[in-house]
Amino acid sequence: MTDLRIFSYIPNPRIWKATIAARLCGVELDLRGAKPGQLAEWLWDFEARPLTDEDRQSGNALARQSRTGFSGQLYKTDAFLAAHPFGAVPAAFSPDGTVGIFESNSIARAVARLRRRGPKLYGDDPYDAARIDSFLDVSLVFARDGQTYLLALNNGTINAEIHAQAAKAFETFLNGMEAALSPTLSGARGYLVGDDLSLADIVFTAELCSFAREAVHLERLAAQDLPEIFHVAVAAEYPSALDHFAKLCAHEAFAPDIAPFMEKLEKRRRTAVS
Ligand SMILES: N[C@@H](CCC(=O)N[C@@H](CS)C(=O)NCC(=O)O)C(=O)O
Repeated sequence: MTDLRIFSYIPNPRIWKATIAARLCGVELDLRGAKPGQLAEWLWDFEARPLTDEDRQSGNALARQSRTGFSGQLYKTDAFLAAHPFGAVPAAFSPDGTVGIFESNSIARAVARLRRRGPKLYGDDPYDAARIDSFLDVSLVFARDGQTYLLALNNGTINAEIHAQAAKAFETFLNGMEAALSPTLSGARGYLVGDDLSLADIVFTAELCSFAREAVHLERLAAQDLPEIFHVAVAAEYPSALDHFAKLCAHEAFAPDIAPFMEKLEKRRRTAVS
């Protein structure tokens, strides 16, 4: 039996928080899902699966208006909504399906707590764990503004106000991370918390990867005369933070998720500027 089941659209940088932690900690995940565009054709449930004709006929009972990141209706069972009251993915479940765990940071925490071996990603004591939580909380605040920005880029509603809010969120997030990682400012020892890799580093990396999807929409930004926020020169403004990001992207536990995604983004960027 696996340790945790996760239902999501794939690929999704939010679930990398869990998959990276699982690789490091020897936790077995049962990952279910499909490409983002296909998830509207799936039954959202512990036993998630593609919809059948019968599901569609009983559509009135299962169909729910989507809220964030999807348009139209999604098919969610009552049991799914009992386990996941906000009705969102990624959606994790205990192996017997009785406990729903939502919010990607909390799903990553569950993986760290289920650790069988490897690093203690959730810290050694209550103080380290709480400091890791502090980084996870600021990352969620950043992720919220990033999500608004990326969804607006996705659906063509991007405007100067949403862009400015995202730019501010990006600056606040990276200023703090730079301060935490800069050896001169904080005497940092190579990681966000203490001497070792923790969930703080994993979530930081996954959230920057999420934001990097901005590069898919360079034409849309140019059409509105808006600059790219996460551009190459950012590395000079936040050297410690971006160096940490680059190192972690290449780390053997991170690269299986991140490398193919970043390669695709780079390809898109090259076609956009050529
Ligand atoms: N902060 C959440 C974000 C989850 C979220 O917003 N999921 C959206 C897709 S991007 C969703 O499942 N929407 C379902 C709906 O619209 O009903 C996390 O990190 O897990």
